[in-house]
Amino acid sequence: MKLRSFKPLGAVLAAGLISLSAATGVARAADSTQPIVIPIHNWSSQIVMAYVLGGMFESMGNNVEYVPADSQAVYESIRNGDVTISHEVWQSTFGKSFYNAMQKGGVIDAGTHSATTLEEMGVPNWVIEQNLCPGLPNWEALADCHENFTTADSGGKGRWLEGPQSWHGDLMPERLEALGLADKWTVKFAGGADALWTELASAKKEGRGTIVFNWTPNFTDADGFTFIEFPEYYEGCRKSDGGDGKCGSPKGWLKKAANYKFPRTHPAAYTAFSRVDFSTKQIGEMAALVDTDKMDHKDAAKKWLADNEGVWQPWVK
Ligand code: TMO
Repeated sequence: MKLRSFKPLGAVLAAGLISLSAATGVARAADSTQPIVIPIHNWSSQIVMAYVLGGMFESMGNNVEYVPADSQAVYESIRNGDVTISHEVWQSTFGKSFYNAMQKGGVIDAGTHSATTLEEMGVPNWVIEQNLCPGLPNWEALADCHENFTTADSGGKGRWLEGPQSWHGDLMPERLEALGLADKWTVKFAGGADALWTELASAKKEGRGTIVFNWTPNFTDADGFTFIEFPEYYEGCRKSDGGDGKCGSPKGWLKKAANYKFPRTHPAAYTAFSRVDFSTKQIGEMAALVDTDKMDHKDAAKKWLADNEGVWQPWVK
């Protein structure tokens, strides 16, 4: 009974609002004043891009909040609304967590960047030029060269310096095992991305071989870095997905994710976010501002926004 008496009133109000907005040219509701919550992870392009997007949203009058977040658990946080977006969803490392959260409900796919991705073990080009592992980048070369890649902590085996374990757990130890390389190679996890770049610099200085986890787009795209070519990835090949583990990483996509309410709470910001599309070169440059030019992440984002108004202004219009 109550509902019945409410409906006509609602319909009258809605009709009034529609004619009002038609008369004044107001096309849609304004964005909520609630902050758009942007996660901060632990690699440079992601952090710079977080502040780039935050700056874009602020230029539209939105409020923004940044939260440090685990790069796997963040998809559950987006699902339940604690975090609003993820702007670098890397297929190889986060595809599974992203789709798991989407399946549970609450996360939407907000589009794909033009940049394609690879997250893989590799070597700086000078390792190949100095012939420290003849046959690279083919992975089978690893059967014969581990002596050139030992370190004080590697127990006589060659060392793979992986990224932080929070990125992909035991993927690389499992791969060494699956490919029959575990008696010659061992995995150490870096404490953070900076440890990978420090290792590249010190190995070069000491003239010793080094194999590190790396990715593209990254600042190293401009530096000369070669990814090892492992047996091709296919859906389900990883140990963690029930496969035999004898595969490398996919040549993957880079997506954007959002909480399902974002298009309704912040329609203008969501529209802008859905238009955001970065290339390999642009993302590599964002990383380089920090890792090559040694800028602070926030300053790097400010510089990027100032230098690239022609790129992002059309997105926020
Ligand atoms: C997720 N990452 C780009 C570090 O591989």
